[in-house]
Order: sequence, then structure tokens, then C-alpha cells
Amino acid sequence: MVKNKTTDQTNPPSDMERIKKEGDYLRGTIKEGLEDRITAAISDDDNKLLKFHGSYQQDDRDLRDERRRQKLEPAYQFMIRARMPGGIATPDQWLVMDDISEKHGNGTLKLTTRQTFQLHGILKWNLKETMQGINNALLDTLAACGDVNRNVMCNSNPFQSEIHTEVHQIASDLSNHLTPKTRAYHEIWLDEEKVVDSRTPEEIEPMYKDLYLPRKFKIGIAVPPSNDIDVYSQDLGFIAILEEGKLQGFNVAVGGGMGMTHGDTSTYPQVSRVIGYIPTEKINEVSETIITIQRDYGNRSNRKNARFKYTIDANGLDWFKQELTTRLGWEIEEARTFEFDHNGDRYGWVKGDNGNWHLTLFIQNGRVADFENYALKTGLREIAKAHTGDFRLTANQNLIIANVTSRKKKEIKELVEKYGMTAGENHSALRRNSMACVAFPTCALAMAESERYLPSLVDKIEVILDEAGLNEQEIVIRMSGCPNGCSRPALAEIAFIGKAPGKYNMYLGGGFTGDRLNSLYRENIAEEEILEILRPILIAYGKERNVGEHFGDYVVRAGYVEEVLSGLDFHAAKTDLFVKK
Ligand code: SRM
Ligand code: SF4
Repeated sequence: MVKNKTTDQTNPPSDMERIKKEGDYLRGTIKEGLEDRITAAISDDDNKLLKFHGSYQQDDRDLRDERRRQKLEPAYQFMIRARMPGGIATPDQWLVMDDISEKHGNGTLKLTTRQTFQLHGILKWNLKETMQGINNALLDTLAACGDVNRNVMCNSNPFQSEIHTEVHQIASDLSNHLTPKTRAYHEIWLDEEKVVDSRTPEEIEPMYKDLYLPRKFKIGIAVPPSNDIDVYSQDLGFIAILEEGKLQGFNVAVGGGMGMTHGDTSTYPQVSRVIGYIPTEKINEVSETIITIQRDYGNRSNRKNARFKYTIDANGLDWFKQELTTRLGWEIEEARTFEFDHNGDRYGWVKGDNGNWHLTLFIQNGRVADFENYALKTGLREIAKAHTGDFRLTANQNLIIANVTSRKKKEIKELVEKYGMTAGENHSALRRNSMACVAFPTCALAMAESERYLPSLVDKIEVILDEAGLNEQEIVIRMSGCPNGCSRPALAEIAFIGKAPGKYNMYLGGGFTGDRLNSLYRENIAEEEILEILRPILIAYGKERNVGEHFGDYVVRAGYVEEVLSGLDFHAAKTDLFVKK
């Protein structure tokens, strides 16, 4: 058996492995902890198991100091994330999430970078009722977080609605196929009686077994030419292969991921690599087999090196392909050709091939709220009441009002106008291609602001873009409050990753179609330096770019940053190769 060099399975397992082992298939003492009225928190071990149920304990970081001064425990609250393959919700489901966010949450909805809803600010006393409300709406949260397969993403491009329907069904079936089988979720949240029987652990979780995976695992399905789901960032990506508009099968890409730790070069973002092609009907079998390889070889001692990308990089792609063939008992075919043209969304109204209309709206950083002078949340609620189609949450944190019949179009259009919702037409192309993770105040790992800061930074960059004549030039810009990379910043043409309050590392040179990593250009800089550094580069790009040349490609050609084709070269990449100073 090949030994995983990052793993060395002889090292002691991490504490998380103990928690999973003792947790009795995700039960722990969550049920008891919820009933404890003395504290608004639950125990650390239970919090780690709670993630598998789609929820995290957090505290409001804006209130931390004040509460400490008042000798109060932190303002504990919970985030809940739904599992919603491909990001499709019915109008009724929208209304339920909206209602819960008002009743128990912080009054906002977050549309995430993996096409689902997050609710923030739920108090422990309201968690169970909230979970039940979500389940009553025929949604659930099981496996939305934790060391399991997460929300399966799929392309939501309304230009290909027939294919979208087919691919969405595949994503949904795959998600069900890979969902944990334990009844813990039903017992804790839905009051199902615990059944004591003589089943062996393997029968309870035939794929995950009792320790589940070494780390989170993510799957996404792209439909070329759109790479909206950033297939190269997924642990396991599928690229639909179409012939004459009909789905034939999928290319399989393995070992992508965005997370890293500042100052630790054993961690890095990585792009997945295409290893072959499979017919459509093999997708569940291949996914399950790949997951079992990661289950058996992933690093269970050091969680920082536990993602599938490290398992592959440590053992090599050839080893992986051989292992896959052995486990499958058949060989996957050679990869087929495909081409991506963008990883962003296409905004505005479009008529799908099913005759219905689809409207892609720009939702800045996925935050649905009633802002001053912009009643976005109320407007979407009114749309949900009138709408007879569905909603699609995109991987770029935007929203598609999908399947609007010709008869309904006028009414929806009037509501969009009444509430001043935008399909991005009054924004620069930069803003339309911007994305920021949550960060402060709810994210415990944030080092700097992200969602609350990027919009104002974009305002300032727009001034430079005007000067450079680039207002309509599409440039992908992303910000994350820490190097975990929840906005997939390592694939952006311009990226900022938080280092400390107000300070960011700046990265340049990602591929416009999401196929190339960027590289570190400047470290630990604040707004003034960011603008000072970006200005001459954008002005030069405005003057010197070749026809159709994207910003990410230009900064590589002009030598600002070196091209990074593999995460293994991410930290070694050079800057200012031949830039005149
Ligand atoms: Fe993420 C952890 C938010 C997509 C990489 N992510 C977190 C936590 C739960 C913080 C924590 O562990 O305490 C954040 C909760 C913040 C909050 O207050 O809501 C968080 N991640 C998000 C969301 C909501 C960002 C957003 O603004 O949309 C996204 C929810 C997606 C979903 O619906 O499932 C989100 N996270 C991502 C992505 C993008 C993706 O999957 O396409 C990534 C990069 C891809 C990847 O996984 O490699 C990502 N999140 C991480 C990591 C780093 C993992 C790693 O490999 O090192 C962490 C930290 C961890 O796991 O230890 C993390
Ligand atoms: Fe939090 Fe970091 Fe993810 Fe942003 S990137 S949501 S700061 S974990």
C-alpha cells in the first residue's frame, strides 16, 4: 500500500477523530446540550459534531469587547446552512427562510458561494424550532458542514435551461447518494425515536464508516462554456460534455481547493486536474469510490494537510488513477475536449430553451437585507409571493428568478423595478464580478473585514477604472477575510486575503475562466497602498492590453507576476519579473 507522505498514518490522530469516534454517528451530547439553559453555548466537542448537522456556534465579534467588559459570556449564537444541491429553492422555501431569518435570525439571508442559504444569529433556544421550520419546507441542513461531502454545486446558467434541469437532477441524486445515513439528525432535530438494533457500524454508514472523512469534501458540476461553479476549486469536479446540445457524460477533475494558512508553505490553494471521462450513469459510483480513497488515505493527524488535494499531491496523480481503477474494476476513458469562457454570472433577462424567462439579479456579496434606501429583502419577498417558477442561487452569490412564464414576466419585472433591484446594469463590470466572504462580525476565523469592506474598496478602484477607460472591462475581483478562501480568491484576477484588521495580501493573475491560480504580489497592505499599487497597473493594462486580453493574463504577460499552474508552485512564484520600476 502506498503511504501518504503528508499523512504518515502512524502519527496520532487529531482530536477531531476522537470526537467523531466517541460521537456515536454524530450524536454526541448535542441533544442534552440544547436543553442546558445555564449557558447559551454548547460544549466544544458538540459544536464540532454540530457542524455535520449544518450549524456552527459563533459569537458576535462586534460585541466581544463590550461583553467582556460587562463580565458577560460572549454573545453566543448559531449559524445555520441549508443543503440545497445546485442552489434551487421554490418560492415557498424562499418565504420560509425569509420568515425564519426575521423571527429567529439577524434579519438577513446570506446567499453563499456554494449556492445555498445561511442564517446567522440564531440563539440556542431557537435552534431546534428553526431546524424544524427548515425541514417543514422540505429543505434540510444535514452535511452542509463537517467532514463529509458538502452541498453539491451545479451550473445555474439560464442560457442552457434544458441541460441545467438534467444536470441539476444529477447533482441532487448525487447529493442524496452521498448524504450520511445516520439517524442522529432526525433524532436530535425532528424528535425521531432512537432505534437500538444490532446493525454493525458499517451498515449504519456504509461509505463514511464511523470516522467519516478526514476533512470536508466538495463536489461541483460545470456545464461549459460556463465555469460559474469554479470546477477547478472543487475536491472533485465534473465537467459536462455535450454533443449537439445533448449531455453525453463528464470529464472528471480531482484535487482542487482554496484554503491555506499564512506562513505555512505546506498548505496552498490548488487547481484540480482532469483525469478522464465517464458516462453520465457512472457519476455516483465514481464519486463514491473517490471519496473512499480520500477516506482511507487522507491525513487524519494534521487537519491542515487533510484535504483531498494534499492526498493527491503527496501520492501523485498516477498513484491516484491506479487506485481508482483498482477500486472501480474498470478504467475511466480519456478526457474529452471542452472550453470555458467565464466563471462569472450572466446578468439580466434571458429566454430559456423551455420558453420560460430567467432573470439573474446582482446581489452584492450575497447579502439579502433591507438596506437604507434599498428594500431588497422586502422586494424579493414580494417576488416570492407572486412567482410560480423557482429561485436559483448562483455560485457567485447572485440570484436567478428562474422559470418565469411569459404571463408572469410583466408582474415580476414591475416588482424588480419598484424595489430598485438590479441586474448589474448600473454597476461597473468590476463590481458585477466581485465576491466577498462573510468575515466579520460572525466568522470566528476572520482576520480582516471582507463583505463589509469590499464594496467601498470597489468604489475607489472604479475611479481608477474610469480614468483607465476600463469601466466595462470584466475583471474578477474577490476578497476573503482570512486565507481559508471562502470566496475562492486564489482564482481571481485580483484578490485580497485578510492578514490583520485593515491589512491584506494582494494577489494578481488568476485566469478569467477560473483555470489558473493567482500569485502573491504585495503583502500586508492597507487601502492607501492597495490603490497606489493597483493604479499604475490598471492604467498600463488600459493602454497596453491586446485585443480580448483579460487582466489576469495581462499581468502575467507584462511580468508583474509569474504564471502559477499548480498549487505546488504557489509559494515560490516570483513577482516583478521584468516590470520597469
Ligand atoms: Fe468557508 C470555514 C463561510 C465557502 C473554505 N467558511 C468557514 C466558516 C464556517 C468559519 C469557521 O469554520 O468557523 C465560515 C462561516 C462564516 C460565517 O459567519 O458565515 C465560512 N464558506 C463560508 C461561506 C458562507 C462564505 C460566503 O460568503 O459565501 C461559504 C459557504 C459555502 C456553503 O454554502 O457551503 C463558504 N469555504 C467556502 C469555499 C468556497 C467553495 O467551497 O466553493 C471555500 C474554499 C474552497 C475549499 O474548501 O477549498 C471555503 N471555509 C473554508 C475553509 C478552509 C478549508 C481548507 O481547506 O483549509 C474553512 C476553515 C476550515 O475548514 O477549517 C472554512
Ligand atoms: Fe471566515 Fe475566512 Fe471564510 Fe472569510 S475566508 S468566511 S474570514 S473563514
